[in-house]
Amino acid sequence: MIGRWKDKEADAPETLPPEAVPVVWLLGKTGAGKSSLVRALTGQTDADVGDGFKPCTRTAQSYDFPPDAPLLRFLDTRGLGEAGYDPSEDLAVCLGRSHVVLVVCRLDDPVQGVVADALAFIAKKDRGLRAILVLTGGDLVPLPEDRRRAARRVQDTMGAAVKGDLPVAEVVLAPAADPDEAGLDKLRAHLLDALPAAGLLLERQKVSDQEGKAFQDARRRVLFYAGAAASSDIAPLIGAVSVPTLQLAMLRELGKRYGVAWDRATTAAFLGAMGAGVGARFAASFGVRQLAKFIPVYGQTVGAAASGSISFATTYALGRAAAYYLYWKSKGRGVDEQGLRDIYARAFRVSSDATD
Ligand SMILES: Nc1nc2c(ncn2[C@@H]2O[C@H](COP(=O)(O)OP(=O)(O)OP(=O)(O)O)[C@@H](O)[C@H]2O)c(=O)[nH]1
Ligand SMILES: [Mg+2]
Repeated sequence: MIGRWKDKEADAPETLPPEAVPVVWLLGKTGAGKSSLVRALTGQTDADVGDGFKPCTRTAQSYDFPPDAPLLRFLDTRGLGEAGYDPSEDLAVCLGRSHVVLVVCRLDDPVQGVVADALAFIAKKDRGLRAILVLTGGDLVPLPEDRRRAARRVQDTMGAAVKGDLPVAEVVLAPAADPDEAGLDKLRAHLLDALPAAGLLLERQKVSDQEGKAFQDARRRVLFYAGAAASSDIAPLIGAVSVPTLQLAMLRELGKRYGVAWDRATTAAFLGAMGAGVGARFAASFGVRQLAKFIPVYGQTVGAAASGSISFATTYALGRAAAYYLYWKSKGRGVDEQGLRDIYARAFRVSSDATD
């Protein structure tokens, strides 16, 4: 259990504490396609998703993904559209967390008032709410003109509920059809903006090179450490474990995966390759004084970062860059320093919530 994990040398735990798992809230009428959407996004089968949903309020069920070591929770409000649905209980489950609401509406169902009411209620209670509109059932409205009009109507209704514009993705979830990858990709891009922890986990992997493939296996562990680092900033869930301690544990675990012992010399060489800007910040937080002597230290230490989303992004980017470094080291090759910095910068960009 992570709460008791205080030994710096011990292996890190396998799972995030439940309170630290970000929530993707699915809001939509019965039959809107919520369960189908979870299946499409996670790649889980019908049976896996069906069996994995557990009741968590009177009207909602949750589904953890991945099921064995959850990094994300889907909350499915099944009662919506039934008489007397009161979203306040579901809201209580989600409030105070980083989360995003997927508003799922079928284009062949013009009656969406109950969804708009629930969304308006939630938006008023939680001003930090991020919502994405998912329009399903486009295949059931054959004429493009009708489809556009239906989409416009739903967008206006939901926009009025949140007093603003919502990012929109049209996704066809027809049971017999091939997965609508274009629609899902658009939704994934919106998710990455709204909740990087969810967007990165549900990203479709398009890797062509060997280095990228090697990282695929380590990716979920890096996301775990990033999530743990973010939560240890937000609340003392992880006991006495600080962000740099988690980051060092991540580097050691990655070293094991790539068959390279991660010791002080590796830390120094890696941070040196990362360059003055990035390397010095981590060097300061890891207490690598030898290195810090040579590189002027500026900026905040990572451990002192104010917000969880910064720790998430720095930890994810650090893990991504370390995997790159370790890949080339394990091949007995020197690392391309510019490549390393680029990969860090890119990983930081995609994992940081720009609007936070
Ligand atoms: N043709 C088509 N069918 C869809 C689409 N989305 C969902 N469906 C179908 O609609 C039915 C309901 O979908 P679900 O994913 O179970 O809907 P849900 O929102 O989870 O419904 P509840 O669990 O009852 O709240 C299923 O038979 C789906 O295959 C779509 O985009 N096109
Ligand atoms: Mg369902």
